[in-house]
Amino acid sequence: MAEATIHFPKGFLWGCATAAHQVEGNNTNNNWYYWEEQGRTRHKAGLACDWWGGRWREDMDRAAETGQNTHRLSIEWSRIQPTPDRWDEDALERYRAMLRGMNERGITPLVTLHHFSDPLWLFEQDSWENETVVPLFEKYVRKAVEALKEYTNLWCTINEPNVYALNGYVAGDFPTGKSGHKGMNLAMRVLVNMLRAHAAAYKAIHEIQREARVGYALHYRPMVAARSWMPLDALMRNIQYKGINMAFPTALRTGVMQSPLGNVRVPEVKGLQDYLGLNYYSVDTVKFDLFNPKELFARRYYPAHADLSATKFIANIPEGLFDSLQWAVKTYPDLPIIITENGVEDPDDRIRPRYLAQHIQQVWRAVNFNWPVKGYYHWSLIDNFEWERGWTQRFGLWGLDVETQARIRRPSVDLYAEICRENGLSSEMVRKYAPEVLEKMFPG
Ligand code: IFM
Repeated sequence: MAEATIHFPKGFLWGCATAAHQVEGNNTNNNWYYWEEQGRTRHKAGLACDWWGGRWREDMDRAAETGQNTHRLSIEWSRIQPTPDRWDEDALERYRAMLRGMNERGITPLVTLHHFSDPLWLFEQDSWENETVVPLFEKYVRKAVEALKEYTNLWCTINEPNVYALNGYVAGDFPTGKSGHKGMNLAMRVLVNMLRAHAAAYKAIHEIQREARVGYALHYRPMVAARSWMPLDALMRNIQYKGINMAFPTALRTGVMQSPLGNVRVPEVKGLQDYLGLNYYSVDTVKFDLFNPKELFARRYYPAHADLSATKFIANIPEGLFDSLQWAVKTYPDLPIIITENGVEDPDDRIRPRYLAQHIQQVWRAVNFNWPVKGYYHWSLIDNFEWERGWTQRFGLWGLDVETQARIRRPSVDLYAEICRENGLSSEMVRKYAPEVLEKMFPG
């Protein structure tokens, strides 16, 4: 075993990511509130982490005290524009206070403008299915960026457009809950509209703030074919990989959105990103399955020997993060990359320390090739409302007692604090927090 410390470039961004509906609480004017009221989620968000009630302050104290220098949060469209003809200046003022509070604590905010939740009035007009959403989104973005530009120049237009479209229209787990063939067509329309809205927002933000850095966050799933000798597995892998991952990246590179249902020209989006936001969690194995027509005759799963999270939602496959970064660099040479999410659900902090250490080591490998990775955001700072799965999955460095709002410090807090403060990771840290992977990570 070698004693060593690996270091990151000066100014590397170290932080956590959260999203408005998942942490704010009392969001009662959006599509997710409706979904929860319909009983379509395991639990309700309720007070969530009570950030709207002001507990963001204590959580930002926690972030700052543990060495984090940035935080990715999202703002809630339905609060800022509660009805199509009204802006809520008080809501904007609260967000201004939040961002100011981050600045005062030495934390640079990365602001996401859309993270899964839509105002109810937009939901009633079929959300992102109609092209009319594009100017509406641009208007909201202009209002929000004008109000908040004093505190940041780092923006993320839309979080995981692929997850929004596929879960909301193909799997049916997210609002609108549509699925089937009709749903597939709608998902494509939603993605095209999200691309156009991204382009409109990108241009608007740069008009308002010259020095802005604008991107979006892609949920990227590397995939491998289950059996190397089986051509049908390879075929299914390619279909799933393209269908799930490629709509946004290809459109931004070429101006054409590729989809299993045909290509759509969106020339206005080509080249409009200042960084690539990459959300990486795990790698899927894909197998041809004649008996699974619902998923287009494929099955995605984790191998039997995988290092699995508490509810088996995530497998700890750190090399997949390196592969994702390599894909990003090949696709967009020279474009800065920010890891906008990476994390694991784990109430007992059994797997998180090794997941964290091993993934950060993979980021370091990438940095050593001079790939322009600029930051890492852990999902998440604190347990929060996990969409249709409610409170069943605990992604926080800090745990949350939903009843009492008490925060519970998990050992990973201290590991991440040491990493952020050192701007690096040492064999000593791994020995202390994840000794089971020490030899693997620092052999010799
Ligand atoms: O909680 C989500 C987040 O909202 C989007 N990316 C994945 C996370 C974990 O499932």
